[in-house]
Parts: sequence; structure tokens; C-alpha cells
Amino acid sequence: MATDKNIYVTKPNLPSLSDLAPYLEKIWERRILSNCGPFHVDLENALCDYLGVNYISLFCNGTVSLVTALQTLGITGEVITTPFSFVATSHALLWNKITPVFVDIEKDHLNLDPSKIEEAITEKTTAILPVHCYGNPCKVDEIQSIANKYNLKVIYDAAHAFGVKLDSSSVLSHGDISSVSFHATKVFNTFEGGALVCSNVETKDYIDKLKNFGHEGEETVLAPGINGKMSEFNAAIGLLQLGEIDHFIELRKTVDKTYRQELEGIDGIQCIEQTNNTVSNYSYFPILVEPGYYLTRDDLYNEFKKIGIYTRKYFYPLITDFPMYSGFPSANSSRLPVATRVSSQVLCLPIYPDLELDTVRVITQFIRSKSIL
Ligand code: T4K
Repeated sequence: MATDKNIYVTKPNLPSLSDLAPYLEKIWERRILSNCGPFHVDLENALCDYLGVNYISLFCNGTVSLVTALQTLGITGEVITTPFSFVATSHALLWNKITPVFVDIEKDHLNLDPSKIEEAITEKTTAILPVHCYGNPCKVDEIQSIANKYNLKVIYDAAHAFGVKLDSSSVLSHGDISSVSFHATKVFNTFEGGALVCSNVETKDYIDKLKNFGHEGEETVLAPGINGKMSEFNAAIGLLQLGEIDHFIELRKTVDKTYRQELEGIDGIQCIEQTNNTVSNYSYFPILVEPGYYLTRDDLYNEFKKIGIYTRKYFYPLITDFPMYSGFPSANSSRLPVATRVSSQVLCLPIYPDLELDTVRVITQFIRSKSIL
């Protein structure tokens, strides 16, 4: 079985060049290129409407936004987080000189396991940093009630969760702040970009100052802020993408549905079920390659590569395997049995709006053919 061209785990959505041209003309005419210009303002307003959230602050990417979220809330000491994520999640802690305390994930949705959080809390714990992994919402109510009990802040790394709804409202409205990524590989992209979502104007105001070096007016600097601003070009791309986002998510949904139908009944191949009461964004399509399957996950990954299909092992290695984390006591794999197992079994299959369903079937038939060798 061979494909005529390489297939990657994702392929970014792009607006048409003809639609982009008027936006570029406006930027050239106005010569406002950055520092919260008109397209930046328009995109913040449009995103609040689309997502159904009250306050959003745009950023240059989802890593700087996460670093800034921690700065905004003055988080110090220890923060409880997941080892099963992209390394940016815990890097944001180290950039703030915060000690990550890793807690295992739950096996159904691969998010931080609330039942393991309390035993990891010490007098130094100030916050919880969970990830809505692959856009599947965390157990937000359980996490919030632990946070309330111990007076902790909750910052969600919602990099994957653009447009996801839980019980009919945006999953981004949970916690004190949620951080989203608009990277090229994400459901909604501005090439590079990100945002923080918060629930009150004072927090937004402080975030906006921190992302602009801490400036308050021309002559006052109130904190050691950073340059986290999104440019007018990226904001223009965002405005264009937003017009098409529902259509893109609908196309992803069809890809997701086809994978699930075609993979049904293959021994040792497990799909991750979506959380109840959730409107998904279908941002990733992870499968678990379990011992009942003929090949290991790594063998399947390599076999796919041979035919030009580039799946990804998101998230292997675990964050706790990287040298800057492996020395923390909580990084010991014996304390993280679910994350350790899942990380050795997970494989993210290609998913993007214009992925042809015939290609999805090539991928699933390839998986099925290897199960009966
Ligand atoms: N928190 C979480 C939970 C995250 O997953 C991420 C980012 C962040 C925080 C930080 O957000 P940002 O600072 O990135 O906004 C990618 C992305 O770079 C990263 O954004 C993402 N998570 C992570 C899960 O994946 P790589 O190194 O795996 O991407 P790369 O370049 O190998 O791209 C994957 C495939 O996508 C390529 O094989 C081809 C395709 N692709 C990629 C790009 C960049 C394209 O076709 N065009 C492109 O422009 O990290």
C-alpha cells in the first residue's frame, strides 16, 4: 500500500490569498503593525463573541501566554501539573522558577487525575496547572473544588481546546485563567499566536500590561513584563480564519467519525472516547496501540513512515523523562503508571479539515492489515 504524497499529522488551515489582500492593504495604509492595533482589537472582540467568553488577551504564542498567566496570578512555590503534555506546559513553570509537582493522569481522557491531586499538595503548593489534553475537557468541577478547599489558583493549559464546549459553555471559562495556542498546527491558527482568557476586567488589564513590558502609559512600568504582543498581520490572519472555523471543525468531525467507524473491532487498537456533555473541536486523533495488537506502537509508527504517513507520538517521551525534570521526586515513573503506559502506546493519526476520507481509509486499512499478520 503506497500513497502518492506524504501525509503529515496535521496541515494548517489557510485563508485564500485574495481574501488576505485587503487586510494587507489596510495594514500598509495604516502603518500600524503592532502594539494592539485595530485588527488586534477586532480579533479580541470577535473571539469573545465566537467563544462566548468575557475577556481575552492575544499573545504572540501559547508559551509566552502561559508564562504570563503564572506571572499575572503571582504563582510561586510548587504547582501541580501533568507529565502527559507538550513540554511548553512545564517549561512555563521553570521560566517562573516554580517547582512542578507531577501527578498521574486518568486513563479514560488522559487528563490530570483529580483523585491524585490532594496527596501531592504541600504547604508550598499555590496552584494547579492541568491540560485539556487533545481538547478533551478536564474534570473541571472536581479540580475546582480541590482548589477551593486548599485556596489554590487554577490555570488551564487549554492550548488544544479552542472552541471546545462543556455543558454548552466554553471550557475556557473554567479556572482563574485559560491559555490557548493559535500555532500553525492548531484547530484555529494565526501562524503563531496564543491568548489568555480570564473572567474579570482587572485581570485582563494586568495581563495586557504584562504582555507590553509592564508599561502603564508612557512613563510608568509597574512590573517586569515581557513582549508578548500579537502583530497586526497575525491578527488579520485570525480574523480571516475565524470566518471559516465552524466549517473546518465540521470537516474534522467527519474525519474523526470515519476513523472511529473504520477502527472499530481491531484487537489492541483503542480510540480515546470524548468526554460527556462536550462539543469537541476534533483537534487530534490519538489511538492507543495495546499489547493485543500485532505491532508495537513504535513499529506501527515506523511502518507508517515507510509509506509516507507521518504520525506523531504526542506525548512521548513524558515531560518527566526530559533531563530538566527527571530529577524532581514527583517525576519518578513508579508514581505515574498511567502516564507511563499511555506514553508508550499513544499514536496521533493525521487529522485536518481537507484530509480526504479515502486517505483516512488507507490509514485504517493499513492498521487493520497489520493486526492480522
Ligand atoms: N501547551 C500545550 C499542551 C501544547 O501542545 C503547546 C504546543 C503549547 C502549550 C505551546 O503553544 P505554542 O507556544 O506552540 O503556541 C507542535 C507545535 O509547535 C506546538 O505548537 C504544539 N503544542 C505541539 C503539540 O506540536 P512539533 O514540533 O511537533 O510540530 P512540527 O513542526 O513537527 O509540526 C507537526 C506537523 O505539522 C509537521 O510534520 C507538518 C505540519 N506542519 C507544521 C507546521 C509548523 C505544517 O504543515 N506546516 C507548519 O507550518 O510541535
